[in-house]
Amino acid sequence: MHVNPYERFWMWAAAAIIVLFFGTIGVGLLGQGIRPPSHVETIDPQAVWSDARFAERGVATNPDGSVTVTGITLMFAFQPAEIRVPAGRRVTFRLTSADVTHGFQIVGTNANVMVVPGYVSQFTIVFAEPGEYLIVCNEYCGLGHHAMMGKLIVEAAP
Ligand SMILES: [Cu+2]
Repeated sequence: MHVNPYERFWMWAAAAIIVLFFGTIGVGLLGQGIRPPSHVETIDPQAVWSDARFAERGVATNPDGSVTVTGITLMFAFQPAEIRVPAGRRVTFRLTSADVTHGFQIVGTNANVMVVPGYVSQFTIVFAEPGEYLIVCNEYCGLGHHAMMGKLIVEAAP
């Protein structure tokens, strides 16, 4: 079958672009560990404060040395407002919202999730160096949105 050279060229070019697009997804997923935050765990948004999973908010150290941070976002604050975690350990954040959709971004890192009422947003990150980070809400949540911020302190591991 005769195929015009230009047509042949553009068929291969289109195929190469498709391979490139899937390749960038593969690089992000396998090479850089970028994953969408899971939204499979649900919670009754009316009963966040009395839910056993969020009864104790703050930082808990697990038997393997990793750390779990449990927090609630609300208009217009993060609970807890100040978080202290060790450097060089796996830190898993578990967040939910008591009212509307909020954001949870640790400025200067790639930690940045939406916190949607009715769901638990979870992600894991390792902070290599001690330091102090600002936490901001980047989903507009109301009149006090601009004042909604928290602090994350990464301490040298003991
Ligand atoms: Cu906000």
